[in-house]
Amino acid sequence: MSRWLWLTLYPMKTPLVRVFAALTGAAIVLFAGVVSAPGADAKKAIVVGFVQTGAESAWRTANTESMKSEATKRGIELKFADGQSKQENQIRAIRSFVTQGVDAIVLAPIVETGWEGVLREAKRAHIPVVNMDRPIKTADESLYITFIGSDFYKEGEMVADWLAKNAGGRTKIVELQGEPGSAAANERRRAFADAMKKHPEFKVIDSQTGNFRRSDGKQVMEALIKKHGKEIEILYAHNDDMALGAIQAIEEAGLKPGKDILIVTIDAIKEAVQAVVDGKINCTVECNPLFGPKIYGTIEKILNKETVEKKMYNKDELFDATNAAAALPTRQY
Ligand code: GYE
Repeated sequence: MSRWLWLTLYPMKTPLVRVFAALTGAAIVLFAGVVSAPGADAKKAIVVGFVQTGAESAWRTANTESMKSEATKRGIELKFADGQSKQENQIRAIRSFVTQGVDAIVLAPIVETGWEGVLREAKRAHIPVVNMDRPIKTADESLYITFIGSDFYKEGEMVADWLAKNAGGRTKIVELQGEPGSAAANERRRAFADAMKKHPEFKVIDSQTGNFRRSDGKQVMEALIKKHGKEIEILYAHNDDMALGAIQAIEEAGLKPGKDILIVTIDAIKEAVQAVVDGKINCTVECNPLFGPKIYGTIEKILNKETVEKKMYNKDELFDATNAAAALPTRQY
């Protein structure tokens, strides 16, 4: 019974009045049901709970925007949870989406491990989970339906390959790592280290985290310059924001980014591609954040009981002095 009807009937005192009122109420409810029946046929909007990492970088902002605008375009009701760079916030958000009974959950996990408990709760509630952007590590692959994102290992390899061909005799590298524990940082680091084994002339002389953030990139680069001085010949940053922060530190130290220190990085945000054109970044490997359409397309298939692939990787390119200027006008993030 609707809340207003209940509130109307409750104060009625005599039993006869109460019976009459109850019957009338039931009739109204029934009638309302019949009248609203055609509406019930209209397609119900899909409700998606999206658990984002936070807002650590320009990549992330573009990714959030893609997820929000595509939901609006498709008439999907999007419930957005900002993890604010803390796994416990993300776990709480998943739990809350399970309680709310959303149709699907999209998780962009900050770190790789520690998801089994809460994902089991989603599975028990029959809510499909799409693992987006950063893959989780779990022995139980049934806890998520599919992974959609970039191949971080390949990105690290592409950077290393570029260096092997273009470093021009420079060999001493400092590395700015992404958020500790994140798949993006772990894989970009591992791939680069593996590739370096094939090129023993290169040496990573220092490696520190800059948390994928511009301000941290600047601060850590300042400290690295203080510590190693002119010894640094190459900077490998796990994302553009840290590289752009580091560029400020390099310039403030009176050095020329892209010349005194070669800079190789990942994401290919517009500002970084511009920096390649300006000669301050030497190469940036794309990591495309604009895959809202692919995420919702996949969710619609899952809810239609269609089978989807377990892993779907986005295609990423590399930008350097040979192609950055031509690409710049069409960069969307
Ligand atoms: O490279 C970085 C962001 O997980 C691919 O996270 C993402 C990374 C991206 O903060 O800029």
